[in-house]
Amino acid sequence: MSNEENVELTDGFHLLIDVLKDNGIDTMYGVVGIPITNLARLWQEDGQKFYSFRAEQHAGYAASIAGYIQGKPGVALTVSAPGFLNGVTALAHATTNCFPMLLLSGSSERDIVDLQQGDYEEMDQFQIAKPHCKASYRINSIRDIPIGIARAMRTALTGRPGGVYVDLPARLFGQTMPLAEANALRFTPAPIGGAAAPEADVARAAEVIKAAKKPVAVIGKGCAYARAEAEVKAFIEETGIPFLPMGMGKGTIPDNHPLSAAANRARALAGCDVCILIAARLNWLMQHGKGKTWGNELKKYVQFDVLAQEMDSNQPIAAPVVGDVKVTLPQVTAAVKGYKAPAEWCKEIFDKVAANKEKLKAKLTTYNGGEMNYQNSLNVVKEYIAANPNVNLVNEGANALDNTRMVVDVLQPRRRLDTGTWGVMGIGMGYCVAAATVTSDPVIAVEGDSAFGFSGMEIETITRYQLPVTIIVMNNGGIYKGNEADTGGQISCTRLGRVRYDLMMEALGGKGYLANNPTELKAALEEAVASKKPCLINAMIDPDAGVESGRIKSLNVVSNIGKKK
Ligand code: FYN
Ligand code: ADP
Ligand code: MG
Repeated sequence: MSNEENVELTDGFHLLIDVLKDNGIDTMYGVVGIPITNLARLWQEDGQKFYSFRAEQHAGYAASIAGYIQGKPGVALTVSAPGFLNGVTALAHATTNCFPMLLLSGSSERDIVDLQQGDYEEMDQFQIAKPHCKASYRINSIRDIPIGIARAMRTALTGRPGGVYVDLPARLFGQTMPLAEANALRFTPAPIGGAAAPEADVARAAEVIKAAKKPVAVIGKGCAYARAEAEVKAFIEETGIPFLPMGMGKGTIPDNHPLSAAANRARALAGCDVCILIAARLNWLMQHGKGKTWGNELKKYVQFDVLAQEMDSNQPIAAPVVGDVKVTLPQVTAAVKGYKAPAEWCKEIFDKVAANKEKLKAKLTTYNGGEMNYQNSLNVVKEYIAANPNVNLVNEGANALDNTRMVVDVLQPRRRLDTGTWGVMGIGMGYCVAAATVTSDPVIAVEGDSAFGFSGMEIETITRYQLPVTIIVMNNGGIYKGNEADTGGQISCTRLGRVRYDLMMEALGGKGYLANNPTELKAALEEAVASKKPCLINAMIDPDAGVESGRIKSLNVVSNIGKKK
């Protein structure tokens, strides 16, 4: 396009596309509509990738986990008001989990919105996004596109990573300016290296660790995000300290490593004298460092985190180490050189680890006919992943989540993608799309049947793009359980249909399998993953299998009023 003086022009659409590329973005996940349809179209015409979803929430979850896997913001694109709001759940999820993500949403005209004159999809999205993300920005002028996107990327990525909202008023896309002037404004933001910790803080952490008689290390998903697997392995192996991975921290060091204390978690936490939190938060998942889990002894904490504000959030932290764990952990490893975790403590922990593993193994390998339970079905997945460690394992549900975390060893970093800090249901199919597209390795999703329902329609997205995704629906026909008696003349609130999800997959263009026993499940899983095509295995589980609220039963609230004696 050019103006009367024959000066070549660009517009908001084209400049935004160029600037996203300048910032290293080549993929967007979204749902098109007014006013961003042409942005997505032009993005595709430019040879960039756009994954078109059925609902924005799932595009948002895809962007959030793409950010985690890649270590650079994943990008979701939505229409205004309702589409934006659907995206906000995922934006908040990204922020809560410290995943870098951008939510870009088209919005209505400022002057009409600000006077509340009833514009099409009128909403003050910029303000509404604020409490749910690290920052909310609006780009009003075409000239601000380069600096606006750079600012959003910087905010999402640096410090503690998180979600950033970028408001794109419809009018912006139509604004024009001379191409040469626009190009002069474009730049690629300079990368910033990870921060080291001050030497005095490193020395303090080393003192606390060297005095530990019963140390334990907790490996959080911040380590996996920071790509600190080699540094974590070196720290653990040089000190011999037993480690406990958090859900998504699994695989940072392979779960079958001899220093994993996961199979004796309760004892390791209750009995330790020094707990080293490596990019893991002392939040609800760690019972805030309080109560029965932590025993009676007074603990000393060493905490590695990029965010100073995380220190003393739940318990006093004796030795905060603030900086990029990929840089700070080797500092401390060097400072504790020669220290070894005391043999007596290690024996206490690992004797029980071995015994617990044997006990679990017996359960995993027992099948006496009839419907499967969580153990004998998940054993099939465990064995598959042991032989094929480069699989991305997506996992959600209550019992399906807890049992998979316990049973299925993860052997590579960033391979376990789960419900995260909020225990969110609905991440499943969005995560599958992102994992398949950013890693090009196969995806296996272990889904509770209830959890699957939150994003089930996105299997059409998976089949449309022919992604190598195998979904296993653990079908016990209910939330927690599928056999609760009906009550008050109604179907029990925890019961769901025992649906033929395999036929749903067939209807939407993929291959469906019905598995009634471990042998059928194994055959289906092997064939499905080998096909590199979208497949869904409907694994029929005993409706009585599972417990209410899974392993976080203690957080559930029940009424004792009017209870039958
Ligand atoms: C673990 N365990 C094992 C093994 N691995 N036994 C034998 N062999 C192996 N390989 C044991 C371990 O010692 C624990 O027993 C138990 O299995 C569970 O281990 P886990 O999963 O590590 O720990 P735990 O106590 O269940 O919980 C830790 C948690 C985790 C809170 C970090 O539960 C979590 O991430 N929960 C998320 C839940 C959630 O978000 N739900 C979604 C909402 S569902 P003990 O040592 O005896 O304790 C809504 O209802
Ligand atoms: P988990 O649930 O696995 O314990 P959390 O999400 O609660 O994990 O905690 C991860 C922590 O890692 C967050 O507090 C975050 O600030 C921190 N973090 C993220 N990236 C880095 C990094 N590069 N260096 C150090 N800490 C980091
Ligand atoms: Mg269920």
